[in-house]
Amino acid sequence: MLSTYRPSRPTTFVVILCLSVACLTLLLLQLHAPTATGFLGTGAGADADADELLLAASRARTSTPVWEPPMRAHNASARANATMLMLARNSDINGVVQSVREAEDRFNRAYGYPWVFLNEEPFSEDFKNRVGNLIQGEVYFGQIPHDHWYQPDWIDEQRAAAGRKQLVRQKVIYGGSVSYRNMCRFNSGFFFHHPLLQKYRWYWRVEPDVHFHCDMQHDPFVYMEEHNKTYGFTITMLEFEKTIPTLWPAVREFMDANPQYIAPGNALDYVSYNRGETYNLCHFWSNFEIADLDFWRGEAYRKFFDFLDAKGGFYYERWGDAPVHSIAAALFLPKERIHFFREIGYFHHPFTHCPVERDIWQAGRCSCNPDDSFDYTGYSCMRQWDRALAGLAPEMPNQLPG
Ligand SMILES: Nc1nc2c(ncn2[C@@H]2O[C@H](COP(=O)(O)OP(=O)(O)OP(=O)(O)O)[C@@H](O)[C@H]2O)c(=O)[nH]1
Ligand SMILES: [Mg+2]
Repeated sequence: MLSTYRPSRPTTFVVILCLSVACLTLLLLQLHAPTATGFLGTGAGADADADELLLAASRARTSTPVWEPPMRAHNASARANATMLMLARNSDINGVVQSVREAEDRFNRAYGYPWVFLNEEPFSEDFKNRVGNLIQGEVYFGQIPHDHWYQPDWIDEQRAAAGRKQLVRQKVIYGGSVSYRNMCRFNSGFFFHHPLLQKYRWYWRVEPDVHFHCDMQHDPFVYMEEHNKTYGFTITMLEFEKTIPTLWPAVREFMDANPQYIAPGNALDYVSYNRGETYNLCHFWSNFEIADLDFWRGEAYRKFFDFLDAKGGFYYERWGDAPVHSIAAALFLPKERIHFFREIGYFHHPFTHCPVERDIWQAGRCSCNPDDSFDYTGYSCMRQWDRALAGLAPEMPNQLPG
């Protein structure tokens, strides 16, 4: 009889426990369910909800915390009109993967800027697959127009061959290479004309086989825009004089004929110890650049490049895009528009820039050793840059590195 039935203590406990668990489960599911019928029903929706709950519970138990980059959260409205940019061959793929992976992990993963890859040949499917696998944003693979890359017909090939032979004899790196010269000329005067770059204002040039040592704590493109900068660098050094014997005379000729392009407050003292009489070989190492495409597309630089190109020095000698870009930036811009990105730890064989300021190094979780930084070593031009920026008279080093 029910009235006389007295459940034993353990049975009461089990019943109460079961009822409590059932009530709690009902309450939890009710809270989770989008609608009462969704939860109470027996259709697919109910199963899906239950599955989600299970999944969420098991994730909470088993997953490791998601890594959050310690930088400003991606904010689409604060983004610049910018792209990451790399010139590469299909055969560079392993070095490309290394560089892209690090650029994404240390910076772009939080921003999702697009990437543009350029090549004078079509990129292989393997290249596109392996690169595409690393990048969450848009990726564009472009082919360079023939005339923007190959040695023009008006170059005297006999003279060019003699120039190459001489540099090989002098053991100058890439002295005998025509493709290297094509690359330098393309990077000097054509990359910014490529159709894939037309919609962008800013670019970050990345090369295969480089390293990025530190987390970026901010968006360098937005920094450039907000602070009215045009050209950004991390490493500055001396050029091999044998590759550019007639470059400065050509620059002087251009300056004399076009004084209207020389900016007031320029950085002439960074590239010359004697107010422009001679070139001191200082340049920004252009394998890293964060810069304004509109500067290269502007009248002063286009005229400058055309003038230099007509001299043939890209082929008769071995003029590099680094001195050409650097001289143009130094002459055609007020010096404050050139920016040293001290916080970007960077390596391109064989030199490293590593932030020496402890707070910057720590904030960026930099993996480089500040003692290895190239900044004030013998071949560096950091002192020349510092003095020029501060408006101090240029000082020739006591001993030029031999
Ligand atoms: N598509 C293509 N890219 C090239 C060619 N030569 C060089 N590059 C790219 O141009 C950039 C500069 O070339 P590098 O060989 O790195 O020249 P460098 O930095 O002066 O010298 P090292 O890095 O010391 O070899 C890199 O992004 C290369 O991948 C070429 O013939 N074709
Ligand atoms: Mg390189």
